[in-house]
Amino acid sequence: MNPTTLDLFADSEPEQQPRREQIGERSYVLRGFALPWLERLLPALEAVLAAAPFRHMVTPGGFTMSAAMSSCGTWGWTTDRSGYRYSRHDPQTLAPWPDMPSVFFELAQAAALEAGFAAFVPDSCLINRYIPGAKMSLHQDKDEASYAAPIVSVSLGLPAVFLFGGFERSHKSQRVPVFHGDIVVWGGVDRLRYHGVLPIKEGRHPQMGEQRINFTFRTAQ
Ligand SMILES: O=C(O)CCC(=O)C(=O)O
Repeated sequence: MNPTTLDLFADSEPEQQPRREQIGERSYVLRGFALPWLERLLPALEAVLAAAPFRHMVTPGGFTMSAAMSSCGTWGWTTDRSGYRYSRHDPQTLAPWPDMPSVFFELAQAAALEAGFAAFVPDSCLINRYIPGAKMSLHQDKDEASYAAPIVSVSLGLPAVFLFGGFERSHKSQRVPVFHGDIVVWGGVDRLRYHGVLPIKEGRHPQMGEQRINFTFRTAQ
């Protein structure tokens, strides 16, 4: 191969970051997957939040969660002194949770498919808002009626370190940096893995400001 051929080859194949990173047997980070959807996603988010504003909920143990939350879809995840559960109504307004915007549903389905989970039908989207310092402790998602469907978790705004652990809280967690537009999907044998988020660092995202927004899609029923 002469040098000219080599140069041509280098020009035509720029180095690419892997788009799909495997973090467990059936768990993936889809880098930047949500970015092409943002133009439709953000106005839809605004409409959901106008009907069901963020609020800080209390755990059964009496702790106020540092992430503020809202929900859309048939089922919204809530917590108060009497326990964790899914509810059809927003306990703050007593109205049904806002419908899940079609763009939310389509994005969640597309991400699940990309991670190998066909026909994901989310009926719940928990929306978490983290300001710097806010975090989420290691937990399992297990308030759902079945664990057959995966979890699809979308990151927007400030970066975070997503903790992806094992099947016991004490198991060592992987520290997975997640950025604006990334989606983490886990299911199948990994469905009940502990996960959480380290405290968000100070910063300002050019599009989202001083916050991180997360959508967690689940099939609750
Ligand atoms: O914010 C995140 O990335 C994770 C959220 C989460 O674990 C949850 O809502 O159960």
